[in-house]
Amino acid sequence: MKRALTVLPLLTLAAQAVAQNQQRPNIVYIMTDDHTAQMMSCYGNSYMQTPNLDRIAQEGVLFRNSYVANSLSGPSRACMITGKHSHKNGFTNNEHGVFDGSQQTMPKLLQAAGYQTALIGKWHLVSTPTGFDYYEILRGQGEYYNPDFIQMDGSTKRSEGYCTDVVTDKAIDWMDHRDKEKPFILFVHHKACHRDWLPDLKYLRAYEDQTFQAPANFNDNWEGRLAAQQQEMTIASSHDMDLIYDNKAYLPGDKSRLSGTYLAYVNRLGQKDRQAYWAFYDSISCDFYRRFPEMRERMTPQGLQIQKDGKRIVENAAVTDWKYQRYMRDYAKVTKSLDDNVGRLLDYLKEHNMLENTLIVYTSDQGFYMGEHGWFDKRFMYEESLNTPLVMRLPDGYGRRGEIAEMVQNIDYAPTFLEMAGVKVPSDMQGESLVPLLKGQKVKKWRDAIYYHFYEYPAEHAVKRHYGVRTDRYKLIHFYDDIDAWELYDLKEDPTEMHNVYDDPAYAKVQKDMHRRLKALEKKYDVEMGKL
Ligand code: SGN
Ligand code: CA
Repeated sequence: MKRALTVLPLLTLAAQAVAQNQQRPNIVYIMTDDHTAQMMSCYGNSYMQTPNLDRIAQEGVLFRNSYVANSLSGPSRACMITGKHSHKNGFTNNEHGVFDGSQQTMPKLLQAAGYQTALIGKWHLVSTPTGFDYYEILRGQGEYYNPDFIQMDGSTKRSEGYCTDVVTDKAIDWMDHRDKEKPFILFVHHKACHRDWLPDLKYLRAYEDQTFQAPANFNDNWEGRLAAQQQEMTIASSHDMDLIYDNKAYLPGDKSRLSGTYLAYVNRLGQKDRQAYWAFYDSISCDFYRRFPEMRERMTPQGLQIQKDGKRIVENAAVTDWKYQRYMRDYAKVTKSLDDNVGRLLDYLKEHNMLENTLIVYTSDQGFYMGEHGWFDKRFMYEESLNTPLVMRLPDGYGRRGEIAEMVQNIDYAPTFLEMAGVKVPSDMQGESLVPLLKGQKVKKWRDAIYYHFYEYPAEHAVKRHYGVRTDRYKLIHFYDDIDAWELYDLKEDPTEMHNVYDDPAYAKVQKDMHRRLKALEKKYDVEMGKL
């Protein structure tokens, strides 16, 4: 910076602009869908190795306490680009949300400040993206095989290949053709690792020899937690985790609640690839029905029987473990491709000498359950889905390395990128810039509590509406709408949130204090419950 300033007077105007731009870092923002810290080795206790993601953390920083504001795709993305909680950016849920693209967003502000802005991959905010010089976006959730991309002229084009590779190819291609005299922000938004975890064919056999150890609370019976008792995201239920769509136990002609969607996704493969796909999963399916003939009996012409006496059937322990292993293996395969492709992007930036001047962010739209509480999916304010992975490789001038323990939230990304780009952060943004943390400055008063709010109910997975506050030790949650249930957790004593101590007299003082904290956050973020 100093050197650039001293030579500036000697430069022409155009060269001055270039020099100035070189001081403004590029930003490569990589975001996955449903990737969780339990499946990322730099977070420790991981079920798999992710060497390329780990490289970002090893060369940069890892946020140990990174949270979302609303654990669902569209809402998370809206929080991220606006720097505001859902009730302020208006996109509260996937079901009915249409993002108001006329509002202020971080990409728009960066664009106005001379950044090139590009978005490749999942968008999920329904309305046409605004604030991007270039975009190519997946339709809705997107497809793993030969995905379709919506182009800027509104047409749709199919790209051949595996989605994670294709998104990366397009991101690299965009960087190759960008205006090299201006800084840029590139949003690389993967479909991986979203349901239904269809692997790249080259990884079909990966992780097949691995037996995953289910978490200690896999058999949670949700005692004392009313909303948890009523969710529909349980691995042991083939209503919730579909035996065909999710677990891929399919023999020709079989039907289930989601088998149509499954076949439509697989049939996107070309004929040769389809054969390879079926050769692999047929043998797994045959083996499954050989081991569990009682499951075959439940396969009726109308589809797999998933209810009995009006209740969702809970599979026995052996079938449930089979489902869990299938889930973990397929999720790991999909994540392996992701890790490879993050490596490709890092290599590209290195080969083009861009590392010194580029902020590389890796995060997900939220965390995910890998069997904790017996679940998959997200939504709840419990730890696994309130958390989201966040690692960054920092440009020159940002000296912090290693773990960062401060509580951060996805509303912080927008102010952070703006400040790094030298753009004034608008006062109505609710997030905090992470720049002081990234510079390794002593921050006297960082936030000591976060606010969370989930709105999508009634909807798939049946997670009730709820909001709450989390401090470094405690969490208070209120489930509302067609339920009125409070929960309180002592995360130090009960890190896996098995004991709701809301009514425990020993916690009366904590309960009162947490209510006070919640009220303070509602005031700070201007939440008007009656209006939601
Ligand atoms: C789809 C999935 C759900 C998932 C939501 C939201 N069902 O509806 O399992 O919870 O997306 O996910 S599926 O049958 O379409 O796979 S999100 O990440 O986009 O918010
Ligand atoms: Ca998601």
